[in-house]
Amino acid sequence: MRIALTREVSPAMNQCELTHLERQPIDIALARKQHHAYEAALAALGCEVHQLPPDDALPDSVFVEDTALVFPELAVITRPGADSRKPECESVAAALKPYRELRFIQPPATLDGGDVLVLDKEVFVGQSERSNEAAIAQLQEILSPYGYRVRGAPVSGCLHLKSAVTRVGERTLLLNPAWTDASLFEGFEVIEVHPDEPYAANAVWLEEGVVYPAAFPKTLERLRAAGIRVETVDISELAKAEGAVTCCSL
Ligand code: CIR
Repeated sequence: MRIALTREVSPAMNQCELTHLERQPIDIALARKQHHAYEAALAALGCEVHQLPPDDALPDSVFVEDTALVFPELAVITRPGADSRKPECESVAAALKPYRELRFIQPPATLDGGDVLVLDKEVFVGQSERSNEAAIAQLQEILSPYGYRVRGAPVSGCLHLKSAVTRVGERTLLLNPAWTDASLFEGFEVIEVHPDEPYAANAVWLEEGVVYPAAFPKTLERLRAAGIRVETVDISELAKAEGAVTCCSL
């Protein structure tokens, strides 16, 4: 059984971090409803969903992906680049402890899980405003005994590496060529996002199919044409906080 760890939307989400978007009011009740539908989509693709309770003091805490990396052998607790998000790690570490040996990213390294794309034994780390070279070095040290190779991946124009590229199949990636470089990912077929939908490269891949935002119909068509099963979700309120689908689960 695959377990997905999520966290209920914080009542304080209107105070979230924003980098590339203008602030717009977030309807918390609607955000929660959308988040529950997202959890149902994960369940439809075979996950058992474990939800952590909301935290009134942590506006971005629904975006659990940024706080940890979970590998079959261990979990790495990150040190998010935004100071307001660093306290999110404590409760996620406690939730992961029963399942994995834990390792911790240490200062001066900063790392957001949204910057980490794991492709089997290759681990790509977005060189973004949130994740630094010290984090790449620490991850390499933690993961190399297990046979992983860790590499930096340039990103520009977006928040995280996984805003620019995610996996959607065994050998297939979904990618925005304006934000990262497809030639980094040797051996993978690339589906490009439709040029009208720059934010469309983020999907949760679960082998049986992907969880994907309904907001990108033109790219969705490309996924379906490639034979990929797609469970669509409306995440309009979460998107106002600069969140996408991978960020809402571990
Ligand atoms: C932030 O700026 O940290 C949040 N408002 C959004 C984080 C989204 N996380 C992700 O894409 N992995």
